Amino acid sequence: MSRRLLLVNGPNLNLLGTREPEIYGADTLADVEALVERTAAAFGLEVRAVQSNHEGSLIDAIHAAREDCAAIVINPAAFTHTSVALRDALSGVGLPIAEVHISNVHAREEFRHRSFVSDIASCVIVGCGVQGYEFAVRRLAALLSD
Ligand code: CA2
Repeated sequence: MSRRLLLVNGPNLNLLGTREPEIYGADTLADVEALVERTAAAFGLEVRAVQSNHEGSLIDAIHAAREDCAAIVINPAAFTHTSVALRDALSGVGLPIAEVHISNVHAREEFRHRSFVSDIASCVIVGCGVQGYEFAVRRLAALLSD
C-alpha cells in the first residue's frame, strides 16, 4: 500500500500569513506544508502538496491521488461551501479524507456552516489553527495503521 498523503489546499490559501492574521494566524502556506511533511515523516509517510485557486486543478490532483496516495488531507477553503464537483472527486477516489479548517467555521457567517465534504470525510478538524493539519495527519496515520 502507498505510504504517501496528498495535501490539498484550496483557493486563497496561498495568501496565508500575509493577510487576515486575526482569523488565519501568521503561518504561511510553506509553514503548513513543512508541518505536514514533518508530522507525516514521523509515521513513515511522504507528502505531495498541492495548492490551487482553480477548481479543475484541485479535481485533477485528487483524481491523480488514486494512483499513488493512501489518504488525503484537504482544506477546500471556499469550495467547501460551494463545490459539488470537488465533493464528487473526493468521493470518487475512495481514499480516507481528513477535512481541515483553520478557523472555526461554525462561529462565522452562516454560509460557512455548510460543507459539501464533511459527510464523506473520515474526520473533520475546525478551529484549531494550522495545528489542525498536524491532527489530521496523526488521525490518518492511525487509520492507515489499523
Ligand atoms: O478556516 C479555513 O481554513 C477556511 O477553509 C478558509 C477559507 C474560508 O473560505 C473557509 O470558509 C474556511 C478561506 C481561505 C482564505 O485564506 C486567506 C488567508 C489569508 C488571507 C486571505 C485569505
